[in-house]
Amino acid sequence: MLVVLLLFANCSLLAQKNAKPNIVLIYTDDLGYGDISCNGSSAIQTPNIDKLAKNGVRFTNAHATSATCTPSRYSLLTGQYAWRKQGTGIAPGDASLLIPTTITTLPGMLKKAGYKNAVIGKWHLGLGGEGGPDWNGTIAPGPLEIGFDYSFLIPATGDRVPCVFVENHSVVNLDKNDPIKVSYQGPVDPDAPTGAKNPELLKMLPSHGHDQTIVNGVSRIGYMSGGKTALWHDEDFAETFLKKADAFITKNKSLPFFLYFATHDIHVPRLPNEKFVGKSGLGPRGDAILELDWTVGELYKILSANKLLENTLIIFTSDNGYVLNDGYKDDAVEKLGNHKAGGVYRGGKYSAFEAGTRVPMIVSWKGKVVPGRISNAMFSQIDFYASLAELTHVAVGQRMAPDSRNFLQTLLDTKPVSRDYIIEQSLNSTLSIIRDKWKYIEPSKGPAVNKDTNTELGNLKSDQLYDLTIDPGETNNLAEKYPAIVTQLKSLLEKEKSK
Ligand code: NG6
Ligand code: CA
Repeated sequence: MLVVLLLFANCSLLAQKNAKPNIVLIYTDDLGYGDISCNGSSAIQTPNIDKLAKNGVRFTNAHATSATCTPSRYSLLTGQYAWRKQGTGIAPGDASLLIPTTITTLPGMLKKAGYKNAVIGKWHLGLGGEGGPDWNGTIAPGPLEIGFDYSFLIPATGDRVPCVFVENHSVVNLDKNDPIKVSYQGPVDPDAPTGAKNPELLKMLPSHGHDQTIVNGVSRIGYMSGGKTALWHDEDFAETFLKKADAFITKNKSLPFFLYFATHDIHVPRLPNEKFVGKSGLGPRGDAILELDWTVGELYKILSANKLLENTLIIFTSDNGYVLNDGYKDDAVEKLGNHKAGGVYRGGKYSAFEAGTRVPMIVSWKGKVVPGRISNAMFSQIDFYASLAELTHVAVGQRMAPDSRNFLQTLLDTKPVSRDYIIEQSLNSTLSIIRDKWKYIEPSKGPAVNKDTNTELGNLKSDQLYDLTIDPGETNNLAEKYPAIVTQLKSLLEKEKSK
């Protein structure tokens, strides 16, 4: 009897040791390093995100691979730097699938370990074959052809047409008698109102771009007609995605699952639910942060209600840094007050300076990650792939995730070593490299400032070198003072580029 009991205890211990945790990756959009209260914001309070940090490890030196969405997501899901592949810049809303179906992606890799994978939220990696997506038919290839088992998507961004959800292979609630037409070249219905012609129909005015087809009282990038029954209501995004996440988690709770939960918040147009309107005092951008914080709290509750907290690794981070005015007159600048969305960092979304890619990151796993820790280790999102492969015991083969390295111990804070160096990409693909305290930005002919968004882009025709330990705000260019360091970092970057 005793032997049987001991054997049983042993087996269950072994099962626990080998058990594969669920992975929930909360990938926010355009959230700045300083936008959450645990990273120093006092103007806006994010108690649910802070709670995640209190229960886990908060990173001060974590980086997206790019200062814009599409390349960051491409790198995250493939483990290959997007700048190695043409055509991975900000994708139009009718782009075809950018990720080759022939490679083993992050979800494809997890599938080998028996995971069920879902993507819920913003996609922005293109859909469909060479001709682009067939909005009125079967939309493929897409997430299901690169390793996900379930998808519920904003196909591109909230500010791009078509303004409809795509679930697996089709548009949700589409009436076949009212087909969708989409064009990024010119109007598909010349008589339809647009933001440019009919500002009187808008509930939020564009500041630059975003003056084409009007949906839900907001004009967007691109033209669409039809699909009236399928059109989304931006104010319901957060709740809709949570419902889908709840269904997926509840259905798959006895399997290991990977949920890539890509919020629309806090991208433009910022139209949070009425529950949050006016609550931050910072206008729609601040209110969207409150909605994001609420979303994190609700997701946590779903995991807790399913008794999954001990068995779920939660990662919270952002695809790129902050931007205030990204194309709509939503008072983000006017109501900012003293809030420092980028923390002490210079630049912002689109920029080669730190605020473009240094992003919030929190990792929590009840009983596994020591709570309340702060990690200053340098971490790049390019390494999620190999680190999660290590966690789930999948061998990363020669042709998988060529740029990703295993930093699981850093991610879980068991042995927080920094990556040797990281590479960051700005909007115009200017590359920077950070090694130890030094950051080198390669010369670029791009503009110094994005006038529309009022962002310093970090472009200079000559080399830039900053000592991030004494000058995190990148104000003192030391390239002329330390030519040997410039030479070293330049050649390291060239070596990486030629791989
Ligand atoms: C820009 C849009 C901006 C945003 C961005 C993509 C204009 C003038 N600006 O081109 O509003 O949509 O693309 O953002 O159209 S991202 O976070 O998805 O990369
Ligand atoms: Ca983004």
